[in-house]
Amino acid sequence: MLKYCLSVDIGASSGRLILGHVENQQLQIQEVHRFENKMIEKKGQFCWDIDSLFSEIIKGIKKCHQLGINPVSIGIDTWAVDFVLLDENDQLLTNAVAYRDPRTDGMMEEVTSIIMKERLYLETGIQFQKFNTIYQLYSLKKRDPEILKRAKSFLMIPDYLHFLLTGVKANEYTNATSTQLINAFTKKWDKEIIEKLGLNFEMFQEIKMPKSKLAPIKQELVREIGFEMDVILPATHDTGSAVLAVPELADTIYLSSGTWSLIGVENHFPICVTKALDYNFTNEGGMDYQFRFLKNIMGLWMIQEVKRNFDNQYSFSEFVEQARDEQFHSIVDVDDPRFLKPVNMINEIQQYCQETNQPVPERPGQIAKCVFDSLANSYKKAIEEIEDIFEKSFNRINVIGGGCQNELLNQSLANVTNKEVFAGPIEATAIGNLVSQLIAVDELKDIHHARGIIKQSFEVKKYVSQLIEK
Ligand code: LFR
Repeated sequence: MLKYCLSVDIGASSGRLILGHVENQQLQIQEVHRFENKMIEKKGQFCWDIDSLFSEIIKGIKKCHQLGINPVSIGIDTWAVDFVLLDENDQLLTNAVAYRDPRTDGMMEEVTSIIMKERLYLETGIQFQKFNTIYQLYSLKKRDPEILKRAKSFLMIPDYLHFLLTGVKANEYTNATSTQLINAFTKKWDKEIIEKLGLNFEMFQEIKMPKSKLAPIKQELVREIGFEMDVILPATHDTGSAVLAVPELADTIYLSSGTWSLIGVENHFPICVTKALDYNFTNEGGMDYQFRFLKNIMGLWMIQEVKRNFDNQYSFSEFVEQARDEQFHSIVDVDDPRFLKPVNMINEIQQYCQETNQPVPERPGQIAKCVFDSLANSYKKAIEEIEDIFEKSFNRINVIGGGCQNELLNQSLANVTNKEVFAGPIEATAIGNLVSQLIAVDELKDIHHARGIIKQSFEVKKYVSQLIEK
């Protein structure tokens, strides 16, 4: 009997449920449900609509049953850093506030005045991003200390969704590392940092690793959906799952391309040297205690916002087509915090160009070209930094995730870096999520076996520089 697993992958702009199984040495995937995700405003804060996300998950599970497929397991991954707090009756004390909410303004400065930046980096290996959980929690402590005092459980978004499915609370490791509160060497909650900031250590849960079985889903849900299954933890941080699906890591820089662009390499240990701190690279925890040495680049968020500002008149592929026809060239620093949540992305880009005495983009194609060129420019810089730290050059870049369908960007990346660019798999995150589950249910041996199977199951396109070298 074929064993199916079900991956739930929710990103900042959409979620999907994808079934997977291994057959004839191939990993076969099948999308059963897709839904939109976006920030909503609650009590003046940007939040995620967690109840609606959960009901979409249940809808998707029911669709599997209707298709005649009852997966043996399910695992959920989402973006990182965001969380909820529960009280002593396991009721929500907080909304699922989104990391782009300005509640963390100024918090990084306050936290690093209590614990030196160098010390935080040396212990956690995590990059300094103003929206990391540590700064969100500190902001809560300052603004709403009572809530924090009453909190009995800290759960990150996938942990909470898993709790709703099973009634069992735990903090999955890969996502927990994004809090900047996990010690990169002991791989446990860093009690010293937590207590130094006056946070309640007791609310943090036991850390569980990807591939471990959390629990069977609750009986009341079994009655609702019509079958039993287990929650098996994937790398619940989407980027952690995505990188598992890179078919070939040797001599390769990966670029996980979605709302964010995450660019880096896989490593067996954390690198916390001064240069890595200065370049602001992170060491996020991965499956089997591997580390993702990478950096966040603003990513397709820029074009998602531009699309929204044009009232969704143009699709992403229309932006790409229009950009292709433009000769326009202006570069913005996509990593400037002004692009994190501007009131209007188009205006922000135009103002930046004006301030830096560059041509100001007007037409949709010009704005899109400016975004894509600027992203490629930022990727190039990050690659140079990686090569500087590792004191070697990498020949290949593997772009994974939805953004790898942007042929224009893939080509300009090949052009500006003069490296081979490979694009695919598109559904890397869901695939990586499935890999953890399929290993746990003995359908795949280990990650090496999984990568081999992925290699022969999904199309990967190759791009080489079109610029003629002089
Ligand atoms: C990508 C991602 C990044 C993380 C950012 C915020 O979806 O998970 O890895 O830095 O979202 O959580």
